Amino acid sequence: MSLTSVNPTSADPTFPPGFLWGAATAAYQIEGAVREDGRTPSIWDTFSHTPGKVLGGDTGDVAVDHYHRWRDDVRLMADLGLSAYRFSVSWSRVQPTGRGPAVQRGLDFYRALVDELLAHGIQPMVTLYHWDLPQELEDAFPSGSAAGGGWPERDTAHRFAEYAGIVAGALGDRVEMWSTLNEPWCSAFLGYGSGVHAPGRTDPAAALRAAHHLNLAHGLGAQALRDGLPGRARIGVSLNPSAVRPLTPSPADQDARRRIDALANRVFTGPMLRGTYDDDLLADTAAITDWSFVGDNDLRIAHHPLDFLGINYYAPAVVSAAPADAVDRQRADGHGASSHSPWPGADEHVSFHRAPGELTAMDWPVDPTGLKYLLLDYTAQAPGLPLYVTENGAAFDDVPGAGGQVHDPERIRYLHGHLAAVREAIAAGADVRGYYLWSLLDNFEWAYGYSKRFGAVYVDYATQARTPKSSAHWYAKVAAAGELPPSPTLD
Ligand code: IFM
Repeated sequence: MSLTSVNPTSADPTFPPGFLWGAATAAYQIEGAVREDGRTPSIWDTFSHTPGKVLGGDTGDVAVDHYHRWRDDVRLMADLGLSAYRFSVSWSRVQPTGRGPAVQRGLDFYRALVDELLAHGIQPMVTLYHWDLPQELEDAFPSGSAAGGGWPERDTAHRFAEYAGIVAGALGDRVEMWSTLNEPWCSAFLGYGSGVHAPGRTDPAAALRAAHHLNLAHGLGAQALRDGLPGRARIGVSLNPSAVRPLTPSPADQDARRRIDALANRVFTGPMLRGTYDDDLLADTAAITDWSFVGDNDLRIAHHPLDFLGINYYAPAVVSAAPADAVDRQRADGHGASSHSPWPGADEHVSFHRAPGELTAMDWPVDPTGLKYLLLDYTAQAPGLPLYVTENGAAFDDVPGAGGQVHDPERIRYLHGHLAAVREAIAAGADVRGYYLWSLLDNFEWAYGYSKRFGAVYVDYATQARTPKSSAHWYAKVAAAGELPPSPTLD
C-alpha cells in the first residue's frame, strides 16, 4: 500500500449535500434486558458468563439498559442533530431458537425504535447480525455434521436467510438502509480462531469454514432482503478491512502484507465483490483445509449485487516477514491476547508491528491515513459503489470532571483527523455518503467489558445517567455545519 497523507487544514472543508452524520451501536453492547420478552441466550451471553472470558467478569445482562431507555436515547441523538443511526437487531430477541416462528414482542421493540427515529428525522440503518448468534444454533449438530454447529456449519447460513426475511417483513415498510453482517472477520477469526470472542473456539479450519458460511449467509440474506423489501431499499454489508502495510518495501515484507490482505480482506471481498476466492488465499491455507465446503453455487450467491459497502476503520496494521524462529507471539495485531492465532496459515510467515502514532485506550495507533487509503482502494476495486464509514471512533479513559462534564480532547482530535481523511477521499473521487461514529454511548466492549469507553456520550454505569462528552458537542457542530472546522477544538 502506498503511503497516503491527510492534511486537516487543506482546501475544501465541506461535505457533500445529503451526507449522513450518524452514530452506531450494536444490540448486545447496549440493550441489556437479556431475559425479557422471550429473548433467549446468544453466544455472547454464554461466553460472557463463562469465567475468565471477559475482563472483570462483565456481561451484557444490563449493558446500558437501552431496551428500556431507547426513547431517551433517540432524544439524545436528536439533540445532537444526528441525521442517521445504525443499530443491530438481536437475532435471539426476534427468533429465539434461531429457526421457526418470530416473537412479536421482539419485533415490536425494533418497530417502535424505528418509528421514534423517523419521527425525529433520523434515518435508521439496520444491521442484521452483529456477532450475537442464538446459542441454539451454536449448539446445533445437524445429522452427519462434523462442523460442530455455529458458523462453521452450513445450515447456519440458511437460518440467517430465514431470519433476514423475518426482519425485512417487520421493518421493511419503514427502513431503507440494511446491512447484512457486521465485521464477519471478527465473527470467523476471533470467534473460531483465536477464541477471544464468542463462542471462543480455537480451530483454524473451523474459522475458515465460518468465514465461508458468513459469505454465503451474506448472499442468502441479501437475497431474502431483496425478496422481502420494497425496491427503494438499499442493501449492503459492513466489513472491517485491514489497512495493512509492509514494514519495509522488501519483497519478503510485501509477501507478508499479501498474506494478511488475503486473510483479513480478500477472504470476504473476493466472494462479495468478485464472486471468487483468490488462488493465493487457497494456497496459503491448503495445509489447514481443502475448502471442499464451498458448494457449486456458493460464490455466485455470495456475489450478490450491493447497493453500498460499509467500511469500519479504527487503525492500520503493519506487518513484516517472520523468520521461522522468530514469530512475533505478542500479536501486535490489536485483536487481544490469545495463544491461538486469528490468522490461519500465516503465523510462521508474518510478524505484526505497532504502527507509529498516539495510542488510544485500546492501544490502537491513531492514523487517519489508513481510512483514506481504504476509501480510495475500495473506490478503485468497486467503481461506482457508494461507500459509508459505518464505524469509526476511539476509546479513551474518560473521567467526568468536578462539575460532571466529560472533556475528551483526544477523541475530538481523533474524529477531526478521520473526518478530514473522509473529506479528502471524497475530494479524490470516493463516493462516501455518510459517517457513523462508533459509538453513540459508552457500552459493553466485548472481551474488554466496560473497561473501554468508545461513546460520544458518557454513561455512568451505576446510575445509567448519560452525559454527552465534549466530542459529542463538537460532532454535533460539525454535523450542523456540514463542514470540518480547521482545528479540533470546541470553539
Ligand atoms: O465495539 C466494537 C464494535 O462492536 C465492532 N467494531 C469495533 C468496535 C470497537 O472495538
